[in-house]
Amino acid sequence: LMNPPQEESDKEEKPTQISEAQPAAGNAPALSDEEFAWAKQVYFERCAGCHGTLRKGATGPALTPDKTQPKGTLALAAIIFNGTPRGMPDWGKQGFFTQEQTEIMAKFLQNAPPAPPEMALEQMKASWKVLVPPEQRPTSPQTQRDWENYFIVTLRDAGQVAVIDGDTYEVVSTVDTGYAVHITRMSASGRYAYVIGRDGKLAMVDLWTEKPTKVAEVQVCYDARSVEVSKYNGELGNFSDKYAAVGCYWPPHFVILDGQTLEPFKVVSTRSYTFDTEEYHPEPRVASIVASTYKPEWIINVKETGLIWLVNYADPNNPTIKMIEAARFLHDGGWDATKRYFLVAANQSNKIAVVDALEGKLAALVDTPAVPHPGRGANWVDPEFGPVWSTSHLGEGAIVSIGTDPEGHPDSAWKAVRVTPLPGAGSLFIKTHPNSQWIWVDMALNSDPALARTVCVVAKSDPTRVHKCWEIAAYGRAVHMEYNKQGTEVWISVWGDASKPGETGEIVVYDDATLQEKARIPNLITPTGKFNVYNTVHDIY
Ligand code: DHE
Repeated sequence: LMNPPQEESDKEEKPTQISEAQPAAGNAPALSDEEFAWAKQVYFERCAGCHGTLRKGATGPALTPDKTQPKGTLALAAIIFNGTPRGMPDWGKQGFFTQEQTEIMAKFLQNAPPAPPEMALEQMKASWKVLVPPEQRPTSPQTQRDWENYFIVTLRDAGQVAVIDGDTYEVVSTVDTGYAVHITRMSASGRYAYVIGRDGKLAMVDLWTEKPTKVAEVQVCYDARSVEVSKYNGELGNFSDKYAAVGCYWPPHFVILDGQTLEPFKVVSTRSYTFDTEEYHPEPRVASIVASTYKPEWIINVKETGLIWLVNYADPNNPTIKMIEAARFLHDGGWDATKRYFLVAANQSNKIAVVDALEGKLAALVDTPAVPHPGRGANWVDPEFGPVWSTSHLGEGAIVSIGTDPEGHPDSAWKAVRVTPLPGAGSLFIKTHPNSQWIWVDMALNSDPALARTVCVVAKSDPTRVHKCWEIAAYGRAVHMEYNKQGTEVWISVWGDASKPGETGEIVVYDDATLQEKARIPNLITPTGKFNVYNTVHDIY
């Protein structure tokens, strides 16, 4: 599934050693060395994203032995096999695990979590490759295509991204990247795509060459979700694309790299204390990162401690960090339409935290229904409440819109002013465009397969209800919407199954004005996120 951390897979783990390591945890069921190694690897690949590498919980509950042993092997195995309505996948029913394997995993979870390896700068540097040095790169676009209308599409299970021409729907290039790419972010000019794999491998793709080419790569952790570049250009200097930052889940740190070559040079640990109870947390993971345009700063969201770090990179080897107390389990988010306020979901706290990038402080904490999951959210003008930013939710079928205009509409500012009901929960993403009359929303993780492949649109003129919902394919999940550069088309991924020929996935293109299907881009391997160059550079959502 993904490249195992090298040291991990080479190391022999003895279950007896593990039980000795947690004396107070009671009776952990024994596993053979082979079973333990299998469970450890599979846990890291499939489960750590939600439950944490050290199993302290985040999107999913904590799975430390004090929690798992009282449940016992059979009850745990049933949950792993059948899933839960709150978002635990049904791994057995989906055919990923046999009954026997779910029991091995259930036993593994009652043992203390094995500590995964750390990673130092020297190791990162050993993986660093500059494939095309900056001086050998073209100084103007070499392609006749409108590269600003390219879509960089994650081909999740292929360990690749496809660069697709938004004008012709042709796949211009397929680039090998890290495994299960999570997001792509663009350089300030849009010329480079920075693509981060779940395995911590960062690839930099030049879109100016005739065929988009990978120009540099590096691995800076074993488990990562975010990447951003420096964007400040003002009185204090021009930092456009000078640096890149990668946010890691494991080891829990962020890394600062040269923005042109990806040479890593500074590692900052995020291990610290939870903002509310001031308890030490060994694994505070880095969730979303965005770059301020007001100051030479990144806004780095540290999930488990609930702290939003404002990291000043003007002197990147000696960065200053302001730590803002927000809410636990910070995850994904986006800018408001003015790009002064960053709204980020604290997903298991059912809150949206609002950071004022100009003043460098928390502007508000807004309560939402269960498990907000905005992606980058959607900015539009509500007929009653003025400018709002909206999120959908994993735990409830609802879109919530939050007022974002403290000066023009002070009564609505930082309040959840509107709830638009959806036919089901399990939504991952929401999207709109300033030229569009619609707000699009998916329900990709709904447990009903029909709803999981359904999208809905809400009319901005009547946001009290959904205008229309429909299934976009006969298989897979409908996930993640993205507009083309002109704002006239919406692209949606059908996230299929890499092992089922004909059902691996495709992209469906809709005419935004009429909501009619316009085209299908077929035979893609498990497409998920899609990032239009122009819209990503300009934060249009
Ligand atoms: Fe994501 C964004 C973490 C599961 C597709 N995802 C993010 C971000 C984080 C995150 C922290 C914000 C990055 C940023 O903006 O800098 N995602 C996680 C997880 O921890 C989680 C819950 C479990 C896991 O094991 O990874 C998870 N995510 C998924 C998926 O299953 C998705 C649907 C498919 C996949 O490839 O794994 C998925 N996540 C995405 C996408 C974005 C994203 C497409 C970017 C949305 C955008 O428009 O910016």
